[in-house]
Amino acid sequence: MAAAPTAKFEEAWLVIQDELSALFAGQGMPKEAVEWYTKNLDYNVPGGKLNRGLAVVDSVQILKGAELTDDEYRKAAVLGWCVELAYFLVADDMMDGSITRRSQPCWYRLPAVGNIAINDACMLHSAVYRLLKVYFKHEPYYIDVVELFLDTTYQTESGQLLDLITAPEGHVDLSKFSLRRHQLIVTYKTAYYSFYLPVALAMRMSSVPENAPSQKIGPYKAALSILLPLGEYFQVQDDFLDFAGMPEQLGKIGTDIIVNKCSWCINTALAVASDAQRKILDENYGRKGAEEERRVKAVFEAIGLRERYAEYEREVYEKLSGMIEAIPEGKPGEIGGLRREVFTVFLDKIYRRTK
Ligand code: DMA
Ligand code: MG
Ligand code: MG
Ligand code: MG
Repeated sequence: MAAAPTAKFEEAWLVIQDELSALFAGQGMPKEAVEWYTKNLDYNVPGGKLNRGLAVVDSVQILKGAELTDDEYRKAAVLGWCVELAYFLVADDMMDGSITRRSQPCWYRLPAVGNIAINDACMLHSAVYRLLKVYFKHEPYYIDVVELFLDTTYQTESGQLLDLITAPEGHVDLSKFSLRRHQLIVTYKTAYYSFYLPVALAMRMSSVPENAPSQKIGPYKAALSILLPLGEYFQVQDDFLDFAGMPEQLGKIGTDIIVNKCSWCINTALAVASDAQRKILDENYGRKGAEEERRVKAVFEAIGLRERYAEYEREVYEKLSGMIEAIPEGKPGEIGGLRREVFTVFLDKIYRRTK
């Protein structure tokens, strides 16, 4: 089945945004507050790659194995936009000292916004639960969906904590880094929310039960077992693109080297660096200057980081394809049946991405 078109999904956001603004205004909020809230939604929610949101719609469609009714599409799109209401991107940019996202200044960097962005991020998060209440309160899967958002938010925050304390600013200690630590960080900060959540939401909406008696491992566990490594792969790409991507294409400027991040790039370099290269990394990683950043990048080039990344991508694609092949599959439209296509669509969308 073809992936869901982006335009229809984007149109759904316009309705959702109006509904959220109307709910907010309905509490007796004055015009300037409604305008602020609407601007927050408009600036921070649409305009991304929409991988996460479209994954919900695609997965619901694949699990059904037939065209969705208007009501089914609307519900899937609302869940998709709830995932896109990723409030922690706003907070992440403040914590990472980032300059741009989606080709515009990060929200907190607008002079009129500043630290108000903290509350704005919280409000994006709350918007998820307003929408879930409006659209799903009477569905049998309501509590499962609410719990999925609560659980994956907690997991993301756990990962962000680990990300931040592993990379304290002004305290560079590369001996704390390892690919093992990196894997733990990215599984928590990225994989649960951006990969498991969209698919698990689609499965809940499609009435996939907790356990399939004929199968050794339940469908949610089976999905998790492939989506966590898929999410890890996505964050390795994000780390690599932070170093090697085109800012014009990515819509954001990399800050990982300057803010001392425990990224895939530095860990891969540390594992193979000569003593002289290690000394350069120790003395220049996580420092504020452009010259220091340039020296670190030169070591990355010298150890052949681009080739190592290309090799990693080839290997991980094969490994993930093999794992997907091994997932027990149900018949299209069968309640409780999982479809491998849910995962292959996701994998093919991100394979060799440059933005
Ligand atoms: C991504 O980390 C994870 C979350 C939860 C935002 P990141 O800081 O590498 O993301 P980005 O490169 O988009 O700032
Ligand atoms: Mg960041
Ligand atoms: Mg971050
Ligand atoms: Mg990044």
